[in-house]
Amino acid sequence: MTDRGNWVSPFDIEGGRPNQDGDFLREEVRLANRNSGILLEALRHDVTPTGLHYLLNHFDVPYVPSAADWTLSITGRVRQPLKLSLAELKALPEKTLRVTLECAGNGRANIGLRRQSMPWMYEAVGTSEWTGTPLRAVLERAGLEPDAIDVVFLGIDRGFDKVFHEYGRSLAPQLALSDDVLLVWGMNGAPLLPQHGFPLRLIVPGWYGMASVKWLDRIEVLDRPYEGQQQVGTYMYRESADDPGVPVTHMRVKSLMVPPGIPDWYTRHRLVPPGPVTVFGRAWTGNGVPITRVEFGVDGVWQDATLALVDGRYAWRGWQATWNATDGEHEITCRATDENGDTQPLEERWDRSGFGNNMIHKVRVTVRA
Ligand SMILES: Nc1nc2c(c(=O)[nH]1)N[C@H]1C(S)=C(S)[C@@H](COP(=O)(O)O)O[C@H]1N2
Ligand SMILES: [Mo]
Repeated sequence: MTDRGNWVSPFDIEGGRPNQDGDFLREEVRLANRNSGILLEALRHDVTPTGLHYLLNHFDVPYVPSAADWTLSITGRVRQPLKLSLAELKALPEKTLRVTLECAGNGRANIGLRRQSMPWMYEAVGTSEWTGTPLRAVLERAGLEPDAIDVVFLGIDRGFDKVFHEYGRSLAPQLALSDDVLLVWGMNGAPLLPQHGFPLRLIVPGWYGMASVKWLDRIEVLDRPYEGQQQVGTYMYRESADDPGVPVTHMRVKSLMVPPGIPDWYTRHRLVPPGPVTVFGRAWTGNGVPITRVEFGVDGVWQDATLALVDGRYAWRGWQATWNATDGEHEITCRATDENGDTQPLEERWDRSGFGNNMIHKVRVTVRA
């Protein structure tokens, strides 16, 4: 593996980063300044304007001044190792998919005893039109050997998280060879921005964002399971520190709303005049499963929202509901359900690392003339 390393971090905290309640730490604030979220009002856009797409970068954004020298190598358990320039990749069949990406840690900061990490509340989500070539075409050209059991994707960014590593993730061959996993060079009709993986990234529709490796320059096919830190060390649902865990994979059903009315600048509390208010939002889930229902709640009383048309298998679905707002303090909420019958919990979902918290969105509103 070119994923050399696994030397232990000199910066590691004894016993791992703790879970905690209360005030945010300097480290959390610094990560929040680096990794921006969508502005909830931007949920109005079917496709998130590129500059409003959320960001999650573990290490430093690599400086890649030009795509001219970029190559993607495919090595390991393949019949024909390949090294392709970006121009060669772009000559392959092109496909554009509208895909909603969400960070697995979205909602982490809403968990009591949150993990010290990126403190997302609700905003680590966005939808883009991703243009690239199906990964399948490239893997078929290289030809997987019969003993291939894991396909590893490595980016050029690197750093420490318990151990030194380059950012890497793997997919089972069956998924890697499916039609919709893309090697992407375009986002909303333009080249990828530096922070979104210029010049090449993977997009794995329906999965939480960690699978969609940015700054991708190597694919390595293994005859054994990949044991990179981002594969086996971090993205696991765990009850407690000694829980071996279950891998984090596709997105869980979720919905968000555009907070209605006007905000207070600092607290973000909302002021809405009495009378009918149209509340607008988005709902999505994983694995290309359709959203079948969204409910809108006021102080715990639910009504069905109206769903907009489906906008592609992997894109969020719009919804709206009319609220007859009455004077006073209210909590408004939304809850989505998908075709599998999966729905959102009313309260936070515990996970030691804060992954997969798809609790309903709650917004406090003051209604006053
Ligand atoms: N090389 C690399 N790829 C990466 C990451 C990273 O830090 N390095 N972060 C991952 C995570 S956790 C998420 S949620 C998505 C975020 O993609 P975006 O920043 O383009 O929204 O990228 C994924 N791909
Ligand atoms: Mo993420």
